[in-house]
Amino acid sequence: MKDVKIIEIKKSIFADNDAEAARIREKLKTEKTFLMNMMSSPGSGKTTTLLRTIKDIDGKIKIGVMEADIDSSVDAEAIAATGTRSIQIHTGGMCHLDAGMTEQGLKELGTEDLDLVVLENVGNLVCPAEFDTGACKNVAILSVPEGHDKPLKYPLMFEKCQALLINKIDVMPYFDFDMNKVIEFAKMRNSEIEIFPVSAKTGEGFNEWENWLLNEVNQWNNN
Ligand SMILES: Nc1nc2c(ncn2[C@@H]2O[C@H](COP(=O)(O)OP(=O)(O)O)[C@@H](O)[C@H]2O)c(=O)[nH]1
Ligand SMILES: [Mg+2]
Repeated sequence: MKDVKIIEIKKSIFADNDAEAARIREKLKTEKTFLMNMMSSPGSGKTTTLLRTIKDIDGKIKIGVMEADIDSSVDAEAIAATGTRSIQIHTGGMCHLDAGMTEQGLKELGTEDLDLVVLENVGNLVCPAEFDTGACKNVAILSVPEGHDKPLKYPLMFEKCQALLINKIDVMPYFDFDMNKVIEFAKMRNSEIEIFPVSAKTGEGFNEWENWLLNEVNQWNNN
């Protein structure tokens, strides 16, 4: 197992989270670094999606990863095994990261030479959506076994994300999952949301998703 740096994050001291998040974005803009905040339920495929995405686009841009969890460092170790710079953030039991906590992670990771930093947020469809982390774009993953009704039940997550990956489409034949309905429900929450049906296992749909991501990184870093 690879040794990874584990950061025990401190509770945020900033009263105004939105102002702090805006400050982070400003700094990232001058550094030409794009921060993507990835959110989903535990087990929907954040780490697997990241591993495949890194493998596909690593030669094109320089990537760093911050893995946030309540305990363990298995995800950061999996990322580090690919040769990608990664740190593990422990939230001290908290179910989300806010801007101040994200900033502590960014400092430890070191971002100046990176084009893209991915924050894998704590697995949860509720709390992470309530806090602006300073990310340039928010991306949610919903996997087929979770069911197509989730945008109805957890509106804020889908309102706050610019892109939605519908993961595990390889297991669609085994579930009563209606792709048309999930798209309709997600668009009801956020008419602008970009939706990518994918399988992190087979790689289906990854071209479209990675093109979107590379384009977003490029726009942020070069405009
Ligand atoms: N069949 C299938 N399994 C997947 C896919 N993506 C992830 N998994 C599996 O789902 C489980 C949880 O994935 P993980 O990436 O750890 O989810 P995370 O908790 O959101 O980071 C693992 O056993 C993965 O192998 C997929 O596209 N298809
Ligand atoms: Mg994970």
